[in-house]
Amino acid sequence: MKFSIGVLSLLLVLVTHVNATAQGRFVPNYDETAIPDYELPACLITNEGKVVSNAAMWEQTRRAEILELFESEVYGRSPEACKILHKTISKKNYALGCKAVIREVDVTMQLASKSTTIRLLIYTPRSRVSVPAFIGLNFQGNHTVDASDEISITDNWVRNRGGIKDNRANASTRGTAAGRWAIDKIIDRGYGLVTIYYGDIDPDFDDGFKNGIHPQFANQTSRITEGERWGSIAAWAYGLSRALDYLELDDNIDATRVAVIGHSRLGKTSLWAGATDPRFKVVISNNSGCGGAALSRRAIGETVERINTSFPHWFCDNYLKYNRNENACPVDQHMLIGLIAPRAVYVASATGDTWADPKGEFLSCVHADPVYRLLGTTGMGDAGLPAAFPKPDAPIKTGRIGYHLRTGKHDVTEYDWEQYLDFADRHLQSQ
Ligand code: GTR
Repeated sequence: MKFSIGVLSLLLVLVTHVNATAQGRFVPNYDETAIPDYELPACLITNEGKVVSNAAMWEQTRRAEILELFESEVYGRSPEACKILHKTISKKNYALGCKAVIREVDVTMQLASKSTTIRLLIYTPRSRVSVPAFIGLNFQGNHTVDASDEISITDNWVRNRGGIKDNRANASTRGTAAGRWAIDKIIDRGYGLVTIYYGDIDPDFDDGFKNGIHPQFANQTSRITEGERWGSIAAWAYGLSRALDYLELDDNIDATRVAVIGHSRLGKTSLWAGATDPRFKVVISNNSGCGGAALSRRAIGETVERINTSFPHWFCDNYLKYNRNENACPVDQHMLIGLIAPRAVYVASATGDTWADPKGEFLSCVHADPVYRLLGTTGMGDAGLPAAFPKPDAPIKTGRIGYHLRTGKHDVTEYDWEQYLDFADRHLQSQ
C-alpha cells in the first residue's frame, strides 16, 4: 500500500472492484492514493545485478536484455524482415493547392509464395526531394485522412464506426479523420507524411490470427514458444518497418529522417516500432496509455488485466501472467522509452484521457531520463528533470524526451501536431 492515508479509499476501491468483477464489470481506479505499492524495475541494473555505468554496457548488455524481455513477456517475437516489392498505384502532381504531390504506393511483404500488401498514402512537398517525413498508421482507411475523392478505399475489414455497418469501408467516411492529420501544416513546414491503414497489416479483432500478416509467417512463429508469439501491436510495428524499407528506396523522402507517430493503440505501436527499429529517428506516442507509455504498475485507468481481456490479440500470451500482477513483470513501460534512447521520443497526454493515465505516461519519461543521460544526451529538458508534473499546455520539448499534457480529450489535434513539428525541427532538420 502506498500511503497510509490511502488505506480507507483503497479498501473502498477493493470492495467495489471485487463486487464489480463478481458481476463481470471492471471499475477503474482513478484515485492516486489508492495506487498499489510498487517498485519499478531499474533501467540501469542488469539481470545479474550489475550497475550499467557506460554506453557500451547499455548497448551490449542491458538494452539487449530489456528488448528480449519486452519480446518474450509483452509484445511477442516478430519474424525477421522479409523481402518487399513495390508499385506506384497513383500520383497527383498538383495537390493541396499545388504545394504537394500525393502518391499511393503498394508495398508487398513477400515470404516464399505468401504475401501481404499494404498501401502507402504519401504526401510530399512539391519540387523538393529527400524531405524528412512522419509515418503513422490510421484507424479507418487512408481515404479517411483526407476528403479528396482520388484516394482509394480499402477492401480490407474496417471497424463498424461512423456509419460503417458491414465492416466494409465506403465513400461516406472520406475525410472523417482529417482533423487528426495536420497535412497542410506538415507540408508547409517541409515534411512529408506517409500513412497506412493498419488493417492492411492485421485486422484489429481476435480471430486467432487467421487473417492479416500472421499466417504468412506461421512456419517461423510456430517454432516460437506459444506464449511468446507476436500479437497485433508487434505485427503493426513490423508493417511500419517494412514501409520504412520502401522509403529507403524513395527519392522524395530521406529515410534517415523519419518520425514514427501513432495515436492510442497505434501510439503503443509507434513506441514498439521505435524500440525495435533504430532507423526511426524520432518516435511519437500520442495518448498511448496502458501497454504504451503509461507505467503499468500504477494500475490507474486501464490496467493490464483489462487490456488483455478487451484486446487479447494485441500482446503475446505471456502478458496474461501480469493481470493484476504487474509487480511480477520484469519490465515496465519506462524501459520501453529507454529502448529508444538516445533517439528523440515525444510522449503526449490529454487532461480528459484519464483512462490512459497521463501522469503514468509522464513518469515513464522521467524514469527513462537516466538512460538518455548515460548515453551523453539530454533527456527530459536540457537542464535537468522537470520539478513536477507539468501544467496543461506547457510542453517540455527542449531535450531528447518531449512531453505535453494537452487540455482536452483522447484525440490528436492541431495543437499536438504543432508540438511534434517543433520537436521534429530540432531532431530531423538540424543535420
Ligand atoms: C481503448 C483501449 C486503449 C486505447 C484505445 C484506442 O479502448 O482501451 O488502450 O488503445 O482503445 O486505441 O483507441
